[in-house]
Amino acid sequence: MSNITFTMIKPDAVANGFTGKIIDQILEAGFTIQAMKYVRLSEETAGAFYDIHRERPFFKDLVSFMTSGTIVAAVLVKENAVSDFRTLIGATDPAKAEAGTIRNRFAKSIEANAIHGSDSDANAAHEASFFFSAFERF
Ligand code: FUP
Repeated sequence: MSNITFTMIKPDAVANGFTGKIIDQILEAGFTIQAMKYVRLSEETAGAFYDIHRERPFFKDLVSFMTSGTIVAAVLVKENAVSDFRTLIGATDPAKAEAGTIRNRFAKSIEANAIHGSDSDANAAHEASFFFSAFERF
């Protein structure tokens, strides 16, 4: 089991001024930050990141949303990071996310759902190196 996960605070949450509160909740839950930066995704980069969803009906809207504003990308460290972080952020659809989870507190819709969390150790490693070079990880 790897101990890292990758996250993005999405354009809705950054634009609504929730970045600080979300980072605070992540740290309170026992994660440490190995890398973090502001990023503005291009259509190409967002499309590559969500390549697995390319054939889904929501793909075009998802790319357009993810390129609509600044995001905060980060690599987080904790034992059992992937699974604990998925619990912390809650269900993809904020209407179904448990009370107190990040999506329950800060997300408005299934698309503008405030935050991303890797869904497996393999994807966490892949997504972390998609965004960060070894020189940016501490
Ligand atoms: P998650 O792992 O919780 O981020 O969810 P998915 O990988 O299934 O989906 C990735 C992103 O696609 C979601 F964060 C939001 C978007 N999405 C939609 O816009 N509509 C859907 O029906 C499902 C996902």
